[in-house]
Amino acid sequence: MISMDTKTIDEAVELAKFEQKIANEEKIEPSDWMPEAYRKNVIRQMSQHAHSEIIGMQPEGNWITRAPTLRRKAVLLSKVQDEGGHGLYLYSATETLGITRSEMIEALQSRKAKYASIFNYPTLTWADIGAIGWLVDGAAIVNQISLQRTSYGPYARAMVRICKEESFHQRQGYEIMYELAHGTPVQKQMAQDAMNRFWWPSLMMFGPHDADSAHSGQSILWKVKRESNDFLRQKFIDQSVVQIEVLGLELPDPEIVWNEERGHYDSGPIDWDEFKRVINGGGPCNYQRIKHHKKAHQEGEWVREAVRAYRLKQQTKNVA
Ligand code: BYC
Repeated sequence: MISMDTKTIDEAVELAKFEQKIANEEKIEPSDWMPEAYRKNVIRQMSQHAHSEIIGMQPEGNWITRAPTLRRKAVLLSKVQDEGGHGLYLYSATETLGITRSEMIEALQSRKAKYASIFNYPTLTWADIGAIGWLVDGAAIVNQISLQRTSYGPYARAMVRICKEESFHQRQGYEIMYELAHGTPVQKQMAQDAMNRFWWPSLMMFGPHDADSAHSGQSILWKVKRESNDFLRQKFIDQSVVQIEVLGLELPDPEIVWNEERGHYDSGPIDWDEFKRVINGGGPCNYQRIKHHKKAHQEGEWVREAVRAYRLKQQTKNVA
């Protein structure tokens, strides 16, 4: 009983210190005490973010062999490698919270963990690569800029580096779109079609409306999330409309209209049934994405085996 009380008092002191750090805008570091619910929540968000980067390599990887020029191929290859790097970087940062990479991979493959819904849509034409770079990486940047100020130190630092690369990704996507939109009528139509298909899934990347967001309230109090889903989505809509005008394409949503009073663009309703279906496994490519991930993971087993054998050899050497 006495030890229980001591534990409770210790925890209350630690909790007060933790809350003070959050209030002072100090970062929470891996060796700091943190509430279990905070640790679990950050693991959830960071690991899902890492999974999104890794699964996100698939729709774009699909076009590496079919890129229209050598320059486009080299750029796309490099971009997809960057996404892989982001994923690995984020897995390592998440491991600092006491979960292993293999536990995270297991959660992804058994569908306990999610990844961004957008990557469950197919890439049908080369213009889709432009639309992904421009809209998907563009939406990711809007979100990730705010996450540079997240309260968990390793996550915030990862975001600074990742945002720099995402900004290059966004420009390469926009450049593809610009060239197509100013090319032949068929190319322009391809650009329009790709934008129309990726527009709504890009808006869904920001998550459900604030009123329906299960984690936002607590995540914002803990400063894990710095802005709400709807705030960031609106920011993305406002910046994209101007970019669409420069491309000379038709707006993908006929309800987009400038609202003088709000100082923002109004837009049409999002199909949340589609969102729910896709995050629950019913999107066009969910099955294919996980199947491919399992296959690639299995094929890479020999590398993990070699690493383990090398480690063992080093340990034996050090003991001898
Ligand atoms: N897709 O309470 P909510 C990239 C889930 S990759 C799937 O609002 P939260 C790129 C949510 O997880 C960049 N699931 O959640 C890579 C929760 O389910 P659980 C990816 C979604 O966490 C390669 C439930 O719905 N960026 O740029 O407060 C090539 C309720 O939602 C989605 C990140 O991962 C969705 N769109 O807010 C190209 C950013 N939305 O966990 C590009 C980091 C919601 O209870 N993540 N859900 O089962 C975040 O900022 C936040 O987690 C979210 C959601 C804004 C996404």
